[in-house]
Amino acid sequence: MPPPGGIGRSAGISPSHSQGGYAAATKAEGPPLPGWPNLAEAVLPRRALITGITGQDGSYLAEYLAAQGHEVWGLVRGQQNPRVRQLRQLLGDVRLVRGDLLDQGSLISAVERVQPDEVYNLAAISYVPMSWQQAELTGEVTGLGVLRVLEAIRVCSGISASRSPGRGQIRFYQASSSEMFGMVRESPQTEQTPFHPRSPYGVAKAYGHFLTQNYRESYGMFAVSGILFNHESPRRGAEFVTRKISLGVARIKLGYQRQLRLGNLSARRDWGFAGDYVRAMHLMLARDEPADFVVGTGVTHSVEDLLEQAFKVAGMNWREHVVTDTAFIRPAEVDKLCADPTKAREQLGWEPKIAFEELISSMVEADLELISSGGHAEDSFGSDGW
Ligand code: NDP
Ligand code: GDR
Repeated sequence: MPPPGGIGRSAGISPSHSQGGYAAATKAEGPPLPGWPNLAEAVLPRRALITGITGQDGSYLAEYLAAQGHEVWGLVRGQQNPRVRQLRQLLGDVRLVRGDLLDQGSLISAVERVQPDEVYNLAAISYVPMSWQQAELTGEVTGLGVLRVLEAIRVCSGISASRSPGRGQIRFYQASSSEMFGMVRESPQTEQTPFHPRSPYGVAKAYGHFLTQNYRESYGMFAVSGILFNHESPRRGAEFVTRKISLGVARIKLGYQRQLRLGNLSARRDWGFAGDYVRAMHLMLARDEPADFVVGTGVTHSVEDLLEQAFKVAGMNWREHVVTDTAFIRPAEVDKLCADPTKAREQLGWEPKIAFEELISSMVEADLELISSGGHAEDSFGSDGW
């Protein structure tokens, strides 16, 4: 019987690909054992561990990596996580391992069990308004959670001293955010733009971002951050503004709701499609040298633009249905974000394929179908504000 964990994989966590770069890493090494298949030419699938696999990005990334031939594992928290069933419907053969970003031991166990080649840390408390209500928890999960994942990788890889950068280790991707730019110092924002976060969420992300750089510099780990701007899809959580609007349009159109209550309509964001952005995550880990990248479309729209587009798809005028409600105004707002994705285009060959209008239309159409077929989405706190 092959050993648990896959044919040809070393039993210890120290990856079998310590020499020879990323492509050579997938080749099995050493002479064949008696009675075993000759693995000399076999190419092993790369194994990815995704934290936050039950979220929007986790599902798209898992689909994308599986289509690239990766063996995909997801870290799932809780005893009876209700989103696991949904995940299984989307991705039949995804493998799951228990763990929580609040629990260091669970992360070490997960990395030991999975023996990944790549770890994508997407888990976070990601809803910005919640970060004011539960600032300490946000710091623990969104900030210190990054430290715990990096430590799990470091400990399991036996890294204790400085190594040559980018060689022979588990590759790590951190989901950094444009929220770190906050009150922007320049527009559009690049990899060099200084941070001025405006929420406990943005502050926690800045900690995770700098820590990822620090582990790269301290231990020579292949650890990178993608500074991703807002990205959306029909799988987006109902609390975020794009999905709140697409669901609102569908419910108003079908007669289930008359009004849509929103906060700041003049805020501007660089909105793209989540399916495009997970490609950038993978491209960042496939490079020879680790580096951080800004990922966005380079085009900014206001919440009002979003309303225009979304209501137009259903043949309605948003001004007849939208009410502004101070309950949705944030203690400190990020007024305008716009990416300069030049480095991602030039060095990763990454470009978004879906533009704003198509993205919003597809979300409204998906929600019209969902609501008309009797489906529902997990709602946020609705008229109670956050
Ligand atoms: P979601 O909110 O959809 O998903 C968050 C995920 O984190 C869920 O799978 C959730 O699991 C998991 N999670 C929360 N707390 C813990 C914990 N204590 N231990 C383990 N897992 C936990 O986020 P997105 O998919 O939209 O975003 C993915 C990442 O990218 C996040 O880190 C987000 O901050 C970041 N980001 C997102 C952007 C966007 O526009 N979408 C832009 C820039 C950055 P559960 O199902 O158990 O709740
Ligand atoms: P954001 O996304 O805070 O940018 O964070 P969100 O969709 O929540 O807000 C975008 C903008 O819309 C304004 N807005 C409202 N927002 C919500 N949620 N609900 C409302 O009713 C409403 N009315 C107006 C907000 O004030 C804001 O300006 C997202 C998350 O995915 C983060 O995890 C990620 O890091 C960033 O994008 C990049």
